Amino acid sequence: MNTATSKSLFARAGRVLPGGVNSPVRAFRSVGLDPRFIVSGNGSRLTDADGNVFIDYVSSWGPMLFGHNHPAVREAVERTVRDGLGFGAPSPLEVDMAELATRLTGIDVIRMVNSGTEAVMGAIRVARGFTKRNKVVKFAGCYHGHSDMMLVKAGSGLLTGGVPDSAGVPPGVTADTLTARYNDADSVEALFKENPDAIAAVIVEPVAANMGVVPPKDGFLQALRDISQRHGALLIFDEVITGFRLAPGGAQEYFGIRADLVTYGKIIGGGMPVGAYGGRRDIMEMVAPLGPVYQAGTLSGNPVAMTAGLAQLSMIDRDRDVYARIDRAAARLADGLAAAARSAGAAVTVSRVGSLLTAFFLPAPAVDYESAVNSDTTAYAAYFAGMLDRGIYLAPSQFEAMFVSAAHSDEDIDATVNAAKEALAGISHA
Ligand code: KE4
Repeated sequence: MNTATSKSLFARAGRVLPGGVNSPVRAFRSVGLDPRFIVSGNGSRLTDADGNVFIDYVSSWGPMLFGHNHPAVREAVERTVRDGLGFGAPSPLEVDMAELATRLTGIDVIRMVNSGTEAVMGAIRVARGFTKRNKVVKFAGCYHGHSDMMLVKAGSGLLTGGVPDSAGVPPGVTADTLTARYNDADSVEALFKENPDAIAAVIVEPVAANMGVVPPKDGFLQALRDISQRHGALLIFDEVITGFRLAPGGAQEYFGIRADLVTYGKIIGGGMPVGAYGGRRDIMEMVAPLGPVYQAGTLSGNPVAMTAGLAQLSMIDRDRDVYARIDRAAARLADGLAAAARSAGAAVTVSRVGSLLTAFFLPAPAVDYESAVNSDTTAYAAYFAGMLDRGIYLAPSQFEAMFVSAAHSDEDIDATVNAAKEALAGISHA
């Protein structure tokens, strides 16, 4: 496969961008390869700068529920940009977006921001303002963006790099960040006992997807709901990945549990930079200019970004059956990958919730950070390379998700499973 153009682009990038990228996981460092520079996407396909075409399961890290470059999204954006790119003033599109997003999710009030990180920052600040408490509980292996206070035992790129905390974060900032064990409600109860009347919120990925896809055990989320309630703390669902992915109402609908605050990203932006946080009206009335919790953003609610997000959420609203279709495709993929691993004698466990899945190089399912980090990342790197050579574009990290979209056809799934059979057969499974 010719990669000359990507290689020369990477050499140039390395001189002017840290690691040659604008987000660490894209650098392919944990899989020991140079990244491919992508020039276009269409449906389930990506094309790189050398003209190589891939079946894509990164999906821009989740936003492309209906596939890349969907005409309904592209044409809506093309129409909006004719009227200008942004005004720093309220626009009708923000009202349309807020009305649709609250209707689909069932939350009362929502605030648009520009990334999932910002959404989490806003939600935690509101929770602290509302409860007048400072401490926050997160879970080892969960990732909630790169704000200082959340870079504690975090997943995604930090886990990929093997360093779950970050330099440059003052101890004082993370002193109020408490870490519990995912799927272990007792570890949360213990923190509340050790910190009475001091915890503002528990923030959780309802389906952990930043240590690979780790489903919540039965009763785990309900236990968090009950424990938070009992101790006067707020429950925050970080739905940057699960929002609009598991159901129109995200994990709240999928699991039938209502959080007090919810964060969104990815799908809500249709591929453009959009994040959002929202929830109960009495809590969100704390947000400036209505209340004393300040949060702002020059580009928040940007008309072009709203247009892309609105186009995608409108497709969800009109085509609720999309979830059954992508879940069926993801189930076929998961079954095929598991069968490929068995026939290759590979110690691989496939974990799936809806259209989110991870092939863990583990003999048994990952249930938390401690078990996920035992994955054979060397074997994953070899598998990744074998799949890339066969035209399948996976997350360049064991600790991420595969995203199946409405654009992935049965032929795509079959081609992916066949590639996995060959890639896995080529790896020695000691
Ligand atoms: P952003 O600031 O990257 O838009 O969102 C942060 C975030 C918050 N919460 C959850 C549950 C998330 O998964 C994320 C971001 N996800 C990663 C992929 N696992 C983004 C990819 C990247 O960092 O390049």
